[in-house]
Amino acid sequence: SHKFITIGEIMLRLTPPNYEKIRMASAFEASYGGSEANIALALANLGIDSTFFTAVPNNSLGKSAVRLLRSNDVHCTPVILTTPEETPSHRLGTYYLETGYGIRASKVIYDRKHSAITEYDFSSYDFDNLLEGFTWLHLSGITPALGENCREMILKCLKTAKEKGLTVSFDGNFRSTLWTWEEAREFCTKCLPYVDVLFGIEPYHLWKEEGDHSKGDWKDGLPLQPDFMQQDEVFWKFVERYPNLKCIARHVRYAHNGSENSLKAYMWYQGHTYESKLFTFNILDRVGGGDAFASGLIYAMMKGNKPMDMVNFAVASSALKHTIRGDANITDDAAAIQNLMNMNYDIKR
Ligand code: KDG
Repeated sequence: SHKFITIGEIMLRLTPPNYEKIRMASAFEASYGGSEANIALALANLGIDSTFFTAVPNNSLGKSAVRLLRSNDVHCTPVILTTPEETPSHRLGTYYLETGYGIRASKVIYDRKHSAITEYDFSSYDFDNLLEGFTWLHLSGITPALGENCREMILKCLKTAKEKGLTVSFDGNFRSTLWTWEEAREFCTKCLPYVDVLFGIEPYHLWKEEGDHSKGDWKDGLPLQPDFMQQDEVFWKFVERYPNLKCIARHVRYAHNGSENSLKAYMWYQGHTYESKLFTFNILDRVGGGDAFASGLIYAMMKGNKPMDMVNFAVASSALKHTIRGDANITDDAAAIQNLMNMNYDIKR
């Protein structure tokens, strides 16, 4: 059976209650999030042996973040609780989320510079020992966007994971306020040879040299639609160039109007393309939808599901997350997602 580990930053999230705007708020609700932490938590909820590694300040904030994961059955034994000597700013990364409503978009303000994970010196850390005994490593493009030492750490993890034979999944997770598109493309290209399962990078735009991607056209990217892929030479060159890639998946959200949204996923898996069912729903909190998609796909792959079931489970997992407040997909068990995947919305009693 699988043993999963992921490495990244966990942050304090501060959200005005009741969809208030930040400038109206007189209080903020505290929760914790971070792409990799969200995935560790979701997989632990589904019963997978799941471990999270990070560095947080050894104070009440850092310890609360870790406690949240522990209370959701995530193993946090390797987490480094740093001293003020090791991380002079001694900060837990923080972000503010103004939750959108209907036609009003959500807004994120990061306050995460000099966080413990960015100041901690991982150069002599024993990643070989950290990854020992695990079968699956997940990483995200957010962590390398945080700074040079995080980039080195991520590359070292990727190389070590491959040497040790772990399956590696990677979510591009481009965040334009953390680094430029050019920086992201350069670094993610270095990561690609180590990746088995790829999320959230529009491979076409990542790899294709020509064209001006700085204007944000990467955002819509290549829908990975089966028809399109069959016609698209660049996509086939991309998968030929990285024979290590077994699976490329992405989900696409269509907003019909302000409140009704649809979600669908496309997956390329071992040379074949798959298109998921379409789910339509209203959004309560969309942050972490991509992580719920990734955790759903990782879970279904670990269980050896058929490709169509994999992609449907992943998109159902993401749809479910959009109805749950907070960054992480809190589920009782896999059956909750399975029911949704089979479009069974009935009350259970
Ligand atoms: O994918 C969800 C993440 O964006 C959220 O949890 C916060 O990690 C985060 C980030 O850096 O935006």
